[in-house]
Amino acid sequence: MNKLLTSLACVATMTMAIPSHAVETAKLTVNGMVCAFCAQGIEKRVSALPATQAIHVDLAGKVVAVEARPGQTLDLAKITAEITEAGYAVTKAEMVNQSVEQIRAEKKAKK
Ligand SMILES: [Cu+2]
Repeated sequence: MNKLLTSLACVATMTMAIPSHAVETAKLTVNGMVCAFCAQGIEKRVSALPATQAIHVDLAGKVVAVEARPGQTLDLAKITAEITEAGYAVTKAEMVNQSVEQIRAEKKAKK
């Protein structure tokens, strides 16, 4: 019985522990991007933000994914503002637990 309790406690600790290398990525749905220049413009603006580590723009999927530098926090409102100022409409903005690389790979797998 004691053994069982110990292993249960162990599982609980593992599940609740937050990995120190957790990725923080902002995933935004953006309307109005029609060509590679749109994507480039957004990339340039968002890359200029201090917390941006990596960015991925998926024209067809209308997705802009921004990964934070380790230990830094992304400002979702600021990213949204940058994209809006560039002339595009952000219809959805959320934080996801995926790296930009994972989002990129996911998109490839869908093709
Ligand atoms: Cu364009």
